[in-house]
Amino acid sequence: MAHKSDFVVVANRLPVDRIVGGDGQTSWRRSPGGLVTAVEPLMRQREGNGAWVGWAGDASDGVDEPIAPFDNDGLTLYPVPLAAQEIEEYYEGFSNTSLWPLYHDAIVPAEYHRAWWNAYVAVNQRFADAAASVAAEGAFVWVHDYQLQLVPAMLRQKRPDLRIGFFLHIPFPPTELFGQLPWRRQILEGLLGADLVGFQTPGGAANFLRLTRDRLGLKPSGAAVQVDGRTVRARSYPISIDVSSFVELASMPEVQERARQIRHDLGDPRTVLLGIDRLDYTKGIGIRLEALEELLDEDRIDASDTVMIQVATPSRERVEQYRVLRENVERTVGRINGSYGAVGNPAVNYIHRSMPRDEIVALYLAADIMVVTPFRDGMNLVAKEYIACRLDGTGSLILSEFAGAARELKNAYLVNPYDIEGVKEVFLEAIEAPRAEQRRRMRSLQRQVTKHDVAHWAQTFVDDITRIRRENREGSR
Ligand code: ADQ
Repeated sequence: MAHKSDFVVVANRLPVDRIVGGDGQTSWRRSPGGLVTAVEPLMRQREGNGAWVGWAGDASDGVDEPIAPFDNDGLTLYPVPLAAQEIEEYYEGFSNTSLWPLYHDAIVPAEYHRAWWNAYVAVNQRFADAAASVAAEGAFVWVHDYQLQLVPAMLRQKRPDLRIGFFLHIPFPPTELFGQLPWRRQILEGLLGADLVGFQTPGGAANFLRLTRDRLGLKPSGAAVQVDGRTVRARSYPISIDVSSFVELASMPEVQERARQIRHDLGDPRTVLLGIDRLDYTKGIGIRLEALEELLDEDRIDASDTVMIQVATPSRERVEQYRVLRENVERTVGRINGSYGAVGNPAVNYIHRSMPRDEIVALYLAADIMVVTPFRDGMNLVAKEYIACRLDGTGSLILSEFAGAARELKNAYLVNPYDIEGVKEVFLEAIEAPRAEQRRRMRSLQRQVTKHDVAHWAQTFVDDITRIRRENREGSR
């Protein structure tokens, strides 16, 4: 494909999955996930001029057998091939067994292996090379997330003409934790290749700037740090959702009917609690189930009128810690249902699969209380999606203080997921809240989410990087 793009997203995954049918035919299916949900609407507005560089989601026989770029609904997609061993070492290994736990407060211990790091470097270089060949002169290249933290510097070395932005979707850890990483210096230098490094919260940006001082001896000042005669800015850009697409779905009579049907199938209980998460140990699924179980044990709630739905989307199933988590969650669900479920009416309705967006929205409409209890989460879009869908102004959100979203959603029922008694109290408070109190909280949450949707997020990032680049050019004249 000859044409170059002036807006390039570089992310671990393409916004589609490659499916190879029994007949050997290849087709593409939209894949779920926070990043796709966030950036895709913006890319589509670019009418053919946007490009996305990412992995297609399966192993290539050999990395020198790339899939040709192709158009998908107005976006040009550039698949980056990964060999099976690279998936193990770069993706499951360094990204998801070293960086993911480390950046999420080491809820499970992070593991470090030199072979994983070497694969991370090699794959980051491949992504940087692909982006360099796709980007037009002076293009904006937006690199995403923890899998690709070396790409900004690698890309700058090849293409100093580009405006390079980086956004981290997960938390950025404090200096005491980050210091564990044997390759901490290389990661910081990789990120400093960008003109603008974006984080979900001001705390993440502050951690990063402090680390450039502690580990690289630089002199950050305010939200900026000078490196090699350039200014790199680090700020927070709390990500959000495409509010109007959720409002549209939530307004559809068939989705509303489906929500009624769901409640009916549950036996029309007084209170429906809902959790929707990737099945990940950061999300605190176990703690909310245990809180529910203790409330049932103590007779403070009754399974005949209080029912929970837990959707746990399959995730990273080849990583050992995720297999263990699945066993634990499913054992807890089984135990609760064994003790409190009735035939045809389980106390916890557990779903372990991906589902279409309209079904997710029907669940949001069916739920009186959304339960979001991560031990640590970059943002958490599910919390915002729930709020956007509650068109009638009812419904309550229980939200962990350790989700990035808690900084904005102050009128949620905020909770410390490490404190099970606190979680139980908040469950009861939300269950018993008068309608007027629910509405007061929900109105304020809706104002917040509507004002700061994903278009606003992306636009702010792009505007800032354009300004920074201009200032840098003027400064160097
Ligand atoms: P995630 O950890 O994946 O994202 P989250 O922000 O909640 O978490 O996004 C999940 C998305 O997947 C939501 O849009 C949700 O609707 C969708 N989803 C969940 N279960 C599903 C299912 N069974 N079927 C279909 N869709 C499903 C990472 C970070 C977050 C950060 C986002 C965006 O960990 O903290 O908010 O990136 O930056």
